Amino acid sequence: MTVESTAARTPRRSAGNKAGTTGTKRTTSTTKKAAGADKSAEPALVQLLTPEGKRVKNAEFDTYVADITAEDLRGLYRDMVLTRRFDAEATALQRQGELGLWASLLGQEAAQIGSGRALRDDDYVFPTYREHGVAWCRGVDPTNLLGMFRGVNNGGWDPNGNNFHLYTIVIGSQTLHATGYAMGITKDGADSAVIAYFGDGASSQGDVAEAFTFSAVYNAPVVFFCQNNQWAISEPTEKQSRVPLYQRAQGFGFPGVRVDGNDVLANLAVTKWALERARAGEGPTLVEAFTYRMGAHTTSDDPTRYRGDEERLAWEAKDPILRLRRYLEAANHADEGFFAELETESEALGKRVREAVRAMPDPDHFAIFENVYADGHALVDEERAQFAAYQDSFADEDGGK
Ligand SMILES: Cc1ncc(C[n+]2csc(CCOP(=O)(O)OP(=O)(O)O)c2C)c(N)n1
Ligand SMILES: [Mg+2]
Repeated sequence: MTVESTAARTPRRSAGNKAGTTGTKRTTSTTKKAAGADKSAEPALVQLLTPEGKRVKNAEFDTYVADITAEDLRGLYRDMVLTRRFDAEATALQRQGELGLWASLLGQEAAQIGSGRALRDDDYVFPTYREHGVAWCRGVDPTNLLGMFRGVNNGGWDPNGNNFHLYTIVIGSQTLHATGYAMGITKDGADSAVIAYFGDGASSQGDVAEAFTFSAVYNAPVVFFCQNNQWAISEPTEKQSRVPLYQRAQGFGFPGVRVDGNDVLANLAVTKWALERARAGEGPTLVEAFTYRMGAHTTSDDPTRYRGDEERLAWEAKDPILRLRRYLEAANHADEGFFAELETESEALGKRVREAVRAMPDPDHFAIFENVYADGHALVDEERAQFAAYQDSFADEDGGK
């Protein structure tokens, strides 16, 4: 398995802030080694499609995509294009004041569509707040993802309708939920698997370490899918870990693998492998999808404050959509008509999303007090009464509101 020995990592040269300097000043032997290394010292990752769109052989993982058809490949391309279009529309809607916030997945389409398409319907997904591509694969209508970001509901879909849990904002906590769910699956005697999505920053959370421990000792059928998009808001990955993230699995006693997160085929193959391990009773796997957050952390963030253009440009050359397009074209798997039709479909999706968001009804002001406790609670009653008095304070002298 692709679990290399600890390789030195190169601290990123920061966009002129102190972060990078602090990183290179540390005096441990590991960091000293890293400081002298260049980017070629990064460990190898599983790649089936190069950034130029060339198919490369992989003895371990080719078998997981051996039966893929041209139609399947066009399907993966379509998923990525429509997800990106939806995401761009959501970002624009936030800028127009229609959403309070948006967390863009720009750049992470291959990691999400590849892993999402590896799942069976009966598998269960525990996402973060950025898994719009996985939601798409699960059949959650994209418009339903927007209610929470507009502030009109607390989620927007029934998790059990698509085996896709609600978005989780408390970083890393969903890895524990996933582990518990996976332990339950084993008790039920089912052969479904669970996948937990989380980020490079989340990997530093205690919850994630606990999830690794529990899943390992209980041999739970769970795949930990870490999208290492290089940043946790303004904190770079090299400040989260001295070793490549996938190597952390070794210490917990299960395999970890680093996959090219911008290669949809590789993500599909590696996730299928990890899910098969889970189904076969071989326990958890850590997949580190090495990718890049091309946009801001959220629409509230300004990445120019902490990173430079150089880095972004280097990752743009590895764009997940472009590389599959190059492959499709070179292999004659898609013609102009396909791309033109997809463009029309993208525009229609954008329009549908815009109209759906603007039509979302405002919630009843008092709805927030419902569903806190199944049987009610005196403190919630008190807060409801306080809020009612506050609302009433806006009544004008005639008693109108
Ligand atoms: C427990 C917890 N601590 C802090 C935060 C604030 N916070 C929101 S996103 C984020 C960074 C997460 O980075 P990463 O896990 O790499 O995911 P990404 O946003 O890059 O997808 C932090 C610290 C939070 N939501 N929850
Ligand atoms: Mg991150």
